[in-house]
Order: sequence, then structure tokens, then C-alpha cells
Amino acid sequence: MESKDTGTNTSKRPESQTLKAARYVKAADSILVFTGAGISAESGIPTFREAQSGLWAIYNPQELASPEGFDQDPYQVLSWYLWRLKLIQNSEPNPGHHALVALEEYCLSSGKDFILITQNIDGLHIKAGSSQVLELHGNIFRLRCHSCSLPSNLNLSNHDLDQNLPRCTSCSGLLRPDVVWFGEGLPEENLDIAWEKAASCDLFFCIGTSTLVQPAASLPFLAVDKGATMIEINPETTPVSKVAQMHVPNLSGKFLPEMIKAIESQQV
Ligand code: BV8
Ligand code: ZN
Repeated sequence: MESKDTGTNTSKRPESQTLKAARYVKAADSILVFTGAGISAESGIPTFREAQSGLWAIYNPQELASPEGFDQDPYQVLSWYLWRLKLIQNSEPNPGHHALVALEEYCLSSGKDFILITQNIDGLHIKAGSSQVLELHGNIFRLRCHSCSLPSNLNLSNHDLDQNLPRCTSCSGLLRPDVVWFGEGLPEENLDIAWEKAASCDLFFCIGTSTLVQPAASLPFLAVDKGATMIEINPETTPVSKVAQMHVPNLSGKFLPEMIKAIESQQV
């Protein structure tokens, strides 16, 4: 499928990236937005990359966010998640999250297909009001039993880990965050939806992700292989940058609201 012609820019001035992206949105029939930790950075939540230099420098996320790490020291892993959870509970969606709610509303009201697939576990897209959301790596607000997978509605932030470790009411197994750890498979059903959407969309936004973690990182490349137009929003370049029609070296919380304004003001 050829990436769709978006109509030409009639003015002689080089078109701004905002207008160009807005033009792609208008011309698209099916839009997939793919986000990573970068979309939440402006809400004050450290990304994995900064995390290496930030407070996470003490820990290695790949060790802690793993079944081996949990089996070895469940108290340390749960304490790390409790620290993240409290940070997230005190964080608000930023203008980037809100702009994606507006994009979803614009798409649904103009008969376009829309899905937001996030690698983030912070729940901020849902808190902002997005509804067509697929949380590929789970959600930090949910717990499940590490032995029998029974979901638990216990709130980790109300549990005193120094007293005891939270346990499953059914099998007494240890409870853990309902997220996908390194070395764990992603929920098949979600992955199937993600592959299908990536293969069928005609416009793919890749926002705030270093696209290093598999299998999620394959989604943008699948979309491009199938002819989708790729717009990447990231102050840094990533492996996706070289296959993108547009790389926007800007913060998502700055660029996305400007793009929405261009769409809503009928400038394109
Ligand atoms: C699996 C949830 C098998 C938990 C996460 C070698 C080669 C290939 C693969 C592997 C390999 N060795 C091991 C693997 C597999 C491994 C993997 O990919 N490892 C990588 C590191 C090489 N993958 C797995 O283990 C996956 N499972 O393979 O299982 C299997 C299959 C079947 C059955 C059984 C087993 C599971 C991976 C999921 C791990 N869980 N999160 C938690 O959060 O605690 S991953 C976590 O890191 C995130 O969810 C995300 O997916 C990933 C990367 O983070 P990003 O979101 O990209 O954030 P990052 O900090 O990296 O980048 C932020 C970006 O934002 C930057 O580019 C920055 O410039 C930009 N930015 C900053 N500010 C802004 C901004 N952009 C815009 N605006 C801003 N304001
Ligand atoms: Zn159990």
C-alpha cells in the first residue's frame, strides 16, 4: 500500500512540521499512536533512559522488572514499584496526553480508525481521558498473584511492606504488579491486536520511545513495511528516525497541542 498522498502544500513557504503533521492526520483513514516513557516525562515521571542517571541509577530496571529479580528479592522489587506508584499517583497528565485525547476525539468524530498503544504502565493516558487505549505492558495500579495470576484489588500504596509481603487470598502466593517484566511474554490477545493495527494503519505516530524493547519495538517497523506514513516525535533520534517521513525533534507536550490547534483551526 503506497503511503497516501497528502495533497500538496500550495504556499511557497516551507510548511511547518505542525502543519505538515496536521495535513497527514487529515488525509489518513486509520491512525495508530504508539507511546513510550517520553510522553510522561513532562509529567515528572523519569524515563528508563534518564533513570540510568536519575534515582534509578542505583537500580537496573532490567533486573528489578524481571521474575528473577522478584524471586530473588520480592521486598526490593515491590519497594521500587511502590516508589514509582507514589510518584505516579502524584503526577498529572501533561499537554501531550491531553492532545492525544483531542486527536482521538477528532478521529472518531471524522470516521477515522484510531488506537493508542502504550508501553507505559503509569495509566496517564486513561487518566487524561483517552479511551481507545491498549496497555501493552500492563498497569502499575493493578496487582496479580505471581503464582496463580489471580488479580487482586489490593492497593499497594496502602500496604506496609515492612509488616509483610502482600499475598493472594486464593493460593497465598506473593502478589506482584500486573505488568510485563523482562523475560515475560506479553498478553497474546493484546499483541495480536497491536500487530493487526500496525499492519493496517496508514498513519503511525511514534512518540517518546527509544524503540529498543521487543516485541513492542517491532510495531513501527511493521507499519512502515506495510506502507504507513511514520511521524516520530522525540528530541533524540532513534532506530525509527531513519524510516520516518517526519522526525519532530521536539517535546511531545509542546508539539502535539500545536498540531491539534492546526487541525482544529482548519489551517489544513
Ligand atoms: C519477551 C513494564 C519472551 C515494566 C517494560 C536481545 C534482543 C532483542 C530482545 C531481547 C534481547 N534480550 C532480551 C530480549 C527481550 C527483551 C528486550 O527487548 N530487551 C531489550 C532491553 C533488548 N524483551 C522482553 O523481555 C519482553 N518479553 O521478550 O519475552 C517471551 C515470549 C513468550 C513467552 C515468554 C517469554 C518483555 C519486555 C517488556 C518489559 N517491560 N515495562 C515496568 O515498567 O516496570 S519495558 C519498559 O522499557 C517500557 O515499558 C518500554 O517498553 C521500554 C523502553 O522504554 P521507553 O518507553 O522507550 O523509554 P526510554 O526511557 O527507553 O526512552 C524514552 C524516550 O523518550 C527517549 O528516546 C527520549 O529521547 C524520549 N523523550 C524524553 N522526553 C520526551 C521524549 N520524547 C518526547 N517528548 C518528551 N518530552
Ligand atoms: Zn494465587
